[in-house]
Amino acid sequence: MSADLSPPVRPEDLIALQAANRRAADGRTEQQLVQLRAAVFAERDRTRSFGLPVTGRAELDVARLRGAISTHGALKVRGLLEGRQIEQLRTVIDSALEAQSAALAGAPAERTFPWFDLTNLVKGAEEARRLVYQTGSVLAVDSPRGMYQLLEILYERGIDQLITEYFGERPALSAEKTTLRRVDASPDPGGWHQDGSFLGSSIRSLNVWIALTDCGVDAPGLELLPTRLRHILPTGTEGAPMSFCVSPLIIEREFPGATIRPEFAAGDALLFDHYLLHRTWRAPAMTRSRYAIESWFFAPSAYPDSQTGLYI
Ligand SMILES: O=C(O)CCC(=O)C(=O)O
Repeated sequence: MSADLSPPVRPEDLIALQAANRRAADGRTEQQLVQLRAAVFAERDRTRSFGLPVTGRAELDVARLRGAISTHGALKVRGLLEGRQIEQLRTVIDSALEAQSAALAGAPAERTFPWFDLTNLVKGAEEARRLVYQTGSVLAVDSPRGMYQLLEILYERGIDQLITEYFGERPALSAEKTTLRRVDASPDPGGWHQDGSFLGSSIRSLNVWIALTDCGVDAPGLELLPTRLRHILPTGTEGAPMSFCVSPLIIEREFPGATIRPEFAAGDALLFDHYLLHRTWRAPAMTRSRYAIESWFFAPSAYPDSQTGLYI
């Protein structure tokens, strides 16, 4: 049997033939074009590209956002926030966490208000807050002043407009998932997860995760799989630290060597949705804690039942 030594068909040959037929239409050429389309498709590049798309704030637009999420599952934005905004949000996090600790220790509500004010809006409140307390966080919705200041800054930077364009409708912010966080440099990495494993997959979401500390080297960062997944991986199997987490064994088997640990400067952001596989990245050599904000937006027309929507 002889090997097929014919050169691969290139897309540009197909385009040239299409142009030639435009000048002088011919049935045989049109038949050949059908065959060529199938051949070019069969030879397409199947290698996955594992780099993370990065853009500056000035270049950030809905086309870049859509493109990055549809191919890599996420977009890193350099300098989404600037110095004063970063400082202000770090102060928000400190003030809200301090007020939350005081409230948990029994301080009267008038002493912790308006930095902390336990709201009745959170669905599954006990479970939602248990995880939040465990990770050195406070729900933005429990901090009226923190929520106000966060939204002022997101409006200033046009994030609400960008997400409106992305969804094609004005987004709502999740009360249960929008979190102000100061993560310690404890040695254990977090559990791998896709937020869709508990939010459901028939939703449209965008998380605007903003680093407020340089992180990924000596302060905890994020580890992620920079590829578009279109399904939710099995959770809670051998080695998974919690029921909604994906076992590291599955990740090593399905995506060997493909996860990355990007470095973020304070003010950089990662935009992603409920399919991104990610976790908090910590290493024993890390010495500093990290401030960050996780703000989950959903399209009201495909909103998860488990989340309370806040009109922005
Ligand atoms: O900030 C972190 O370390 C975790 C963030 C996260 O899991 C998320 O934004 O979904």
